[in-house]
Amino acid sequence: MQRYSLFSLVRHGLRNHSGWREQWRAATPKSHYDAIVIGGGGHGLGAAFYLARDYGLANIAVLEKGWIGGGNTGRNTTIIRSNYLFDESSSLYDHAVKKWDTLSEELNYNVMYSRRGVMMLAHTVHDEQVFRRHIHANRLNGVDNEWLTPEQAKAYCPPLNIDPGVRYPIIGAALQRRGGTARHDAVAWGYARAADAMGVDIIENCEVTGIDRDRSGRVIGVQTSRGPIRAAKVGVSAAGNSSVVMGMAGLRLPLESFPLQALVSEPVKPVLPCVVMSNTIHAYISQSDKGELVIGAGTDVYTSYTQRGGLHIAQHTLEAICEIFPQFRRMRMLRNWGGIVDVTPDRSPIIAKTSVPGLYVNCGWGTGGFKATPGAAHLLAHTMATDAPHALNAPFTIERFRDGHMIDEAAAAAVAH
Ligand code: FAD
Ligand code: PYC
Repeated sequence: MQRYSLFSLVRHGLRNHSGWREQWRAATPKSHYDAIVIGGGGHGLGAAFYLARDYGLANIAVLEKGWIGGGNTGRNTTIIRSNYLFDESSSLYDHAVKKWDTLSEELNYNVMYSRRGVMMLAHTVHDEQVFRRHIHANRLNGVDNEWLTPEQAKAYCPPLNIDPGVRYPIIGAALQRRGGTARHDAVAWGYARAADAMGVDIIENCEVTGIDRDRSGRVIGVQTSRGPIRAAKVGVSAAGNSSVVMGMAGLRLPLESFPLQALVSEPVKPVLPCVVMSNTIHAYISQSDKGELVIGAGTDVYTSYTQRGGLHIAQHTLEAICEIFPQFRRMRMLRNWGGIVDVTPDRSPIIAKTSVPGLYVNCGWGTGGFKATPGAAHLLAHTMATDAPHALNAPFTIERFRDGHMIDEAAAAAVAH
């Protein structure tokens, strides 16, 4: 067995950085709001921002049980792309990719969106067939995606090892040039500051423990660790915990929660020009602007609510990275952490109004919702404000699992489940 310098896996988690907190008010909850969003991740904060800016709702709160950005928003590997197979999905994800283009300007906060290209490696004939199918489907939908030979892949990403003698040789790759990365915590902070400037109350350390309904079943508010709060509309955007929160309103969702983990190396000078993903050997990697190699793994095999993953999975991921990039073998890994992702049977999200009047849900993004942040936030806001889905999220209902209208994106999820 090969040995790697994975000596200092320090459980880290995102900390509250001094400085940014002063940029928005730490609100105390009022007793009544027109709308509440549960969950202070990028999706929830973004939904509150769009509700205030685009739909004219003034009296809104975001309730976060921990600190903003402390969930998956601050724990993910920030890969942004829209190369999904089905028409419904490529429209949904491309809506978000287009919104990334202008997000820094809209928020007046640099979210460091970098279109550096996302390359998905093919190691088997099956991979190649699947990727070529995605490329054709994407191009029919106006979404860029192209097939590269191993030599073209290496020209785009020089550190790539295209030696045909390794266990899983690279036989080609699909490249979405418009794909890339952004700075995860800046997305949470940018939305928080912009929402706050529009009068949204952002309340941390405020766990929702119950959803209150009147006799007709309509939502009238929530119970929280800081007392009851009334609201006519409640949007749930509590990734990883969606089933628990929706259960408070008596709704069961087809979701399973799994740990998904990532790790970063010591910072080095620019060495990796794009994002590289390999679902077959279970690893994905990019280099942050700070110089760290950002590496992610597959999900754990068992459901769990722990924000850490199996050590063997991190080890396996590093083995895969070292096969694709032998020159990274001697790098030291600095931090390792996990998040909880909630996964639907078809690996596509739910953004919908529910059978409970006044209750809306955005969940099931599984391993892939960071890329969707501006789009999901906008569509949740639209659905809450108008009490009807936008055309883009109309197919992403809860009822599709009952009616059999699955949007199966297991292959495009590109992360081992
Ligand atoms: P979160 O940021 O998790 O926000 C939900 C919030 O709800 C949390 O802050 C939580 O504390 C809060 N909450 C939960 N319960 C309650 C309650 N009862 N009361 C109040 N608040 C509550 N996606 C990609 O597109 N690209 C990637 O490269 C990628 N990599 C990933 C790597 C890892 C290791 C992980 C874990 C995920 C990755 N994802 C990726 C998925 C992505 O991170 C998520 O889909 C996305 O960030 C979800 O955003 P969110 O705002 O919905 O959730
Ligand atoms: O959805 O692109 C993705 C992704 C990469 C790593 C985790 N999710």
